Amino acid sequence: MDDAGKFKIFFCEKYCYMSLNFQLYSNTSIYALYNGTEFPFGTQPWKIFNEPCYEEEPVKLIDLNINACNRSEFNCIDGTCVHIDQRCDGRVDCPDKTDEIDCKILSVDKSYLPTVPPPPLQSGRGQRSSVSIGINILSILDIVEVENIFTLQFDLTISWFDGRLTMTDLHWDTNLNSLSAKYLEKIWLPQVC
Ligand SMILES: [Ca+2]
Repeated sequence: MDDAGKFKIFFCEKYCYMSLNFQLYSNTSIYALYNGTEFPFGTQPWKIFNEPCYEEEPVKLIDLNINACNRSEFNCIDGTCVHIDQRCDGRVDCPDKTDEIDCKILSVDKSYLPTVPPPPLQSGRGQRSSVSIGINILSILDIVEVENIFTLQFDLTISWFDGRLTMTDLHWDTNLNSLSAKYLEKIWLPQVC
């Protein structure tokens, strides 16, 4: 059986340890020791050794995560699985509340320049970024024919693509995807006179 890239977990009386076998590239094994009294599910501190004797000082201390969540679930730090839609939805679902920690809808790279428009989707001389504007008239409030003036109530929609930004933790309920003023200050916005 090809175990390349897989790992094995052994539970011992005094402690449990995990053996990582990188057989695809070499026969080297890395051993990780967990000193907890419970099963090491969720994110736990592990000590990494080159040998399984654990008598020498560990070469590294790392946080490893072991969980049984599937791809449609969010893995709470304590190992509990909740549906991915419950991540950053404003309600606490994980017993340790980690589904509502570090929620960030928008990731802005340090190299981002908010004064510079996003690059156009098509490169080439004379190409410009595309900004679409839509107006949905809700009602006509007033018409003054003599002065050629009319007053409308409308919704204004402006859309553009900025490939420099990364959106995360998005929801089907778009009301949960609104950007706060804190984010809007960091990104380029089209100016509408
Ligand atoms: Ca939640």
